[in-house]
Amino acid sequence: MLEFIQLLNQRYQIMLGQLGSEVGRISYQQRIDQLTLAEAFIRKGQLISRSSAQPLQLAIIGPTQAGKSTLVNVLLNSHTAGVSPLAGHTIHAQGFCNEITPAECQDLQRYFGRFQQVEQLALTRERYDCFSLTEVAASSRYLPSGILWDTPDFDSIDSVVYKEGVLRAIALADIVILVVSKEKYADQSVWDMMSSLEELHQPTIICLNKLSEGSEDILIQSLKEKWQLARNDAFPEVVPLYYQRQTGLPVWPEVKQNLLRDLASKINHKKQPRFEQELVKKYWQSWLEPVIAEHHAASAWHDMVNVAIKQALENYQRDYLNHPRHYETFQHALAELLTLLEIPGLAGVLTGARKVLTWPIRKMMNLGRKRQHIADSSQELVILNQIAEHLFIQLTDRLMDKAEEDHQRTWWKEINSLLRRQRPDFLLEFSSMAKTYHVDFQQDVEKTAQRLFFKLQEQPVVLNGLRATRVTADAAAIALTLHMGGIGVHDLIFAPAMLTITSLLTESAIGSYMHKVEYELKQQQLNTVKQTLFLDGIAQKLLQLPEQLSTMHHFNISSTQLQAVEQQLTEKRHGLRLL
Ligand SMILES: Nc1nc2c(ncn2[C@@H]2O[C@H](COP(=O)(O)OP(=O)(O)OP(=O)(O)O)[C@@H](O)[C@H]2O)c(=O)[nH]1
Ligand SMILES: [Mg+2]
Repeated sequence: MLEFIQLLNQRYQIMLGQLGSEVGRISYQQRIDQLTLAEAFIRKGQLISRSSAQPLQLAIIGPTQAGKSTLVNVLLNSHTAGVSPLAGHTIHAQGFCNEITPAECQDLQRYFGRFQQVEQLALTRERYDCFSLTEVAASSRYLPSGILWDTPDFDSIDSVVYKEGVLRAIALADIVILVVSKEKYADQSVWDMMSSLEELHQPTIICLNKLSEGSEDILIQSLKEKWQLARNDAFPEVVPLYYQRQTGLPVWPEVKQNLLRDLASKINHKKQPRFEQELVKKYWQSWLEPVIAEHHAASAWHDMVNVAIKQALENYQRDYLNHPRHYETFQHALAELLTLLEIPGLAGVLTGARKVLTWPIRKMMNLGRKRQHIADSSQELVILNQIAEHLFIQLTDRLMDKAEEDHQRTWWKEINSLLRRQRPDFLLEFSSMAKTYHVDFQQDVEKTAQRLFFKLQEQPVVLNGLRATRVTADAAAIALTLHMGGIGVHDLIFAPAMLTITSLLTESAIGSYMHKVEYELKQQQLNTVKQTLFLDGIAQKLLQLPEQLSTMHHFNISSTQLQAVEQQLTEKRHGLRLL
């Protein structure tokens, strides 16, 4: 799951740069933030499961200038966090170790991943992907032992560039301390953030900073309303912070002295795996929305290809198999039959031919060459190539329509350009596959001739009747010419002698058998063409096109990939932990 979330996050970031609409960009940025938070939260689960003796993590979060860094100093009783009246002063997650040493926090570098741990003084505005851990000498009256994190704001315009650090620090927190000032507490960004953290189930307190006398109760009531609008869990404890002129710092109320220690004592990580699962499930549908849209487009493409293939096969039947003038395969079988019969007329021709034939020409008559020659003059191949060309033209037209009307425009446009680019190769390949099929299929033609030949052996009357006809000799001579490459199959069919032979056989006692054999040959031919040329050939190539889409413009996460990861998501407890 972790890897999948990272992959999805990467793809969103790449796609974000390509989006034209502002609305689209906002929603993509939101999803990137959610994915970053979820990724960090799962990493936190890994941290806990590696060692249960992890230091407590407290994160101070809030809008810019709320006084986060100031509160860090108050709680730590030091001046270690940088404070400034300029917005966006803190831009890195900065951890302060209270009653623990940085050596006890070595796992954190792994948690922060590509973010590098550096000394607090080495944090610079040039690099956002850093964090620091600093040991604090003074002892705190309010904090349990652990790490207190000062975090950057999440509401200023610049915050988008350092938000990942904020989210990583927040996801790590066992306790969240939200700091708001009376000017900032109502900002939508604050409540959006609090709403997005609900599934993390972190014990939270709200510090109301920069308070002036008399406003506390109204502000707390208002905070409560905001909280209840944003979240379903109980409104947390509020700590009012009043400014002390002498120190120039807000004061942590004495009555709340043990608040953080009490909260810390209740922390229990047992439910972490369930919380991770809840978090992922909450956003799952929305994260996958563009991925699913691509799957829908891919499935529409699938349908489009299937319709085109079906149409092509119908054309093949109409223009070849069932076409009275184009269909020649069975006639070819009859020509083969005549050569098998070795009828006396043919023998004469053959003897004559043998006299003139020299060795190289006889060599030319070997089986492969004969089949090749038949393929070269095949009407079927001409028609098949035309059908394939027509199929591509039709698909290109439909793709252009889709690119106009569908909201997945880029997807369709890119499929279209992939198809255009590869069309010449597809057609060449199809043509050569068709030729191979045709040469191979002549074996079936010859087998059909043999079936007829054996049937004729059982019918001596028909056989003798045939042999008695002068026309058989003519037909056999033509059949031989076909084998020698002197005539194409098509010319053979229309030779008067062949037509006579065909009608003689049709009207004979084996007429109905012949029809059956012809029908079976046609079926066999249709199935072979369908499977080898259209399904295993063209369709497969076309259906693989979406896999070649560039990941610069598309999520390109396959449904198999998605199914595998969704199965993990529906697994019961610890489902996420197994990943
Ligand atoms: N009047 C008054 N000023 C305060 C109080 N707390 C903080 N400040 C001032 O508010 C300014 C911002 O304080 P910071 O602690 O730097 O605020 P921050 O939330 O860390 O701000 P960023 O790091 O920029 O996000 C500083 O000038 C502080 O001195 C307070 O309680 N009252
Ligand atoms: Mg600060």
